[in-house]
Amino acid sequence: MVERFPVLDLGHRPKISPAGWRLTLKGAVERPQRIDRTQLNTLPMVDITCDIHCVTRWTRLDVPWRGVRLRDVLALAGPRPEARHALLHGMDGYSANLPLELLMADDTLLAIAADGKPLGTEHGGPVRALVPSRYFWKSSKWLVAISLHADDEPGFWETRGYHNEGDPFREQRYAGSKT
Ligand SMILES: Nc1nc2c(c(=O)[nH]1)N[C@H]1C(S)=C(S)[C@@H](COP(=O)(O)O)O[C@H]1N2
Ligand SMILES: [Mo]
Repeated sequence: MVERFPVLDLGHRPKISPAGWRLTLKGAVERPQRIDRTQLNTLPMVDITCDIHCVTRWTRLDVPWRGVRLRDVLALAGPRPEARHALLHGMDGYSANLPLELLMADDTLLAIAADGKPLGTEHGGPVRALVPSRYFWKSSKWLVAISLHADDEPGFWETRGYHNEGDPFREQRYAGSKT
């Protein structure tokens, strides 16, 4: 268990100002979009508290987050019927894949704040993904694009030996895990 908030990434931390941030919604969507912060702010803000689990075995309990539900953002683009999978792209060249179903979950957010403060660059600010039901590697920092796909495509860690699904309660850390 950790008290402070560890920082973990590939080491290149892109500086993005809130005003300069854009999110591209592309792939299997009816209406491709480029969303800015003003549009994001028109969507309902929600507060959730959740635990985060890094695959390298640290866990931080009861982190308060604020953000917009990813499904509300996706509704602006309208997933096409064949869309089943998604990639969440970070500005550092990172990506993580998830089933579209999980992007629709109540607690899957585009987070803009944690611990009562706007997200700092080190934690993926101004906007990161937050997917509480998966290991934290699925929560892309510096989120700048979401692409929807008919077929599953592995992301950065999923092509480097991490489990495709990454459910912490099933301990799905690495590819080859039995669950
Ligand atoms: N864009 C991007 N997102 C990322 C990463 C990264 O390297 N780049 N690392 C992932 C991993 S492995 C973890 S554990 C968490 C760490 O988030 P934190 O630095 O805010 O603790 O971010 C995830 N999201
Ligand atoms: Mo991680």
